[in-house]
Amino acid sequence: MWRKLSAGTLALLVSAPASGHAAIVSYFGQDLASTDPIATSRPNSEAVRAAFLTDIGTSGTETFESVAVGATVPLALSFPAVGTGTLTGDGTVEDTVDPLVARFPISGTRYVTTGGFSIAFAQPISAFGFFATDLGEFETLGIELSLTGPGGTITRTIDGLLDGLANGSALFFGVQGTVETWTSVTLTLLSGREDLFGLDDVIIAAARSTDPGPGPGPNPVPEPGTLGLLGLGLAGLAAARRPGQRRSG
Ligand SMILES: [Ca+2]
Ligand SMILES: [Ca+2]
Repeated sequence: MWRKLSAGTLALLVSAPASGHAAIVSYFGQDLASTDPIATSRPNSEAVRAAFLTDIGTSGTETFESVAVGATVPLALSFPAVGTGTLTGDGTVEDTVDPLVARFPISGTRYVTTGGFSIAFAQPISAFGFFATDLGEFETLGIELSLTGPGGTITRTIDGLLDGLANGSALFFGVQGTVETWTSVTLTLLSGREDLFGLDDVIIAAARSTDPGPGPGPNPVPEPGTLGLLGLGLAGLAAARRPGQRRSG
């Protein structure tokens, strides 16, 4: 279960598996744009990515820097040293940053504009993470990530993405399994309203049977089965919200 985030809370969260069960660990960090059109400073989400990368062992990141600008789905994805995948659903590679739209890249200049997507992987994975920018500026918006593999489908949800205060925000969301493997993921917006966002730095780790490298071990969390709250911060929210939210999200 995810703890609902109150407006103004910047979160670094790691969920803990129930003790004695196969471990699936989730990672979530978010940064608001503060007074800038976009979140150029991202201490929370970058810290969560760093922790995720440490835990999952050998990983590959699709930065979209080698994908042609203007390319649309299906997009062939490459995760160096780990594998490949195909992104379907909604997605167009862009390299522009419009301050009124506030989607932006995390790495380099290119990212994918999407309102939701699926990725099928050419090989089983044990971890999946990504950055999303300008996601969550509409009320009650949340996101649901479903991961499907031989053992079935699991879903992990984040709701209340700052309840309309997240224009130009950046978040990192990741999931890893210590036993489970998955071959596809789907990200769905939990909202009736369109909220296009920027997708960048998509990360996977190989299934452990093919990656005997450093085992992850779930992050130690003092209360099994509950959410570990690792850090909180406040941002200058007053300037983060612009008037006139657009359909273009
Ligand atoms: Ca990029
Ligand atoms: Ca948006």
